[in-house]
Formats: sequence, structure tokens, C-alpha cells
Amino acid sequence: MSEETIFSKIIRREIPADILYQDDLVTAFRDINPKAPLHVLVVPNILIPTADDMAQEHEPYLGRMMTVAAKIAREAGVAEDGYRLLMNCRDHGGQEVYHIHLHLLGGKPLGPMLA
Ligand code: IU
Repeated sequence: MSEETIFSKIIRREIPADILYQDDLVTAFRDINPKAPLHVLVVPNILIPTADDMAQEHEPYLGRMMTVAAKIAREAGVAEDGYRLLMNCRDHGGQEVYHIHLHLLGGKPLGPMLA
């Protein structure tokens, strides 16, 4: 059984976060330790611990995460110059919080990912 993380409390608004968007499937909030002028995390409202736990039944959540990230990027004015969407998986991927989250990073040139 998977343990809830702090992200479940943010989704339920039990602890404060700068929430930019929320609907029946996903929640988007600003990262507390931003790595770019725009750094937003888009999370499913249900607990999916890692990318390796994603299953077909989760596709509505995963699809909504992508379209909400794109909408936030457009509304923040970073879409024309471009941005980065990424998800870390487990230890080697650098995952710290075991509730999947799509990082939206933008507002400055990020350079090649694997440089
Ligand atoms: P990672 O992909 O699991 O490494 O990213 C976790 C992110 O969650 C990281 O950028 C943290 O700054 C961010 N975060 C947050 O925004 N709010 C929190 O309460 C916690 C982590 I804990």
C-alpha cells in the first residue's frame, strides 16, 4: 500500500500552496524551490506513486496533466519561447516525492537537457 505524501495534503488544501489550477482530475501549484522563473508541478488528484505505476486506467489523469501544463504555460506567457515538461522516476531519476508530478519549467533558456 502506498503512503500519501505532502502533495495529497496540498490537493485537499490542508496545507498551503500556491495553487494555480484545480479540477476534478488534477491540481497545479508552484514549486516551493523553483528552478526557473516559472516552475509549476501538475499532479493527479489520486495517488500514483511513480511513473512505473502508471496504468491504462490513469490515462484521463495523465492526459489532463499534459493539457493543463500547456494551458498554464500559455497563460504565463512562456509558450511562444518554449518550456520543458519532465517527470522523474524513482531513485536514479531523482524523484523525491512519491506522488507523480509533471514539472513545467519556463521563463528562461533551459539549454539542452542532457548537456
Ligand atoms: P522530484 O521530481 O520528486 O525531484 O521533485 C519534487 C519537487 O517537489 C521539487 O522540485 C520540490 O521543490 C517540490 N516540492 C514542493 O513544491 N513542495 C513541497 O512541499 C515539497 C516539494 I516536500
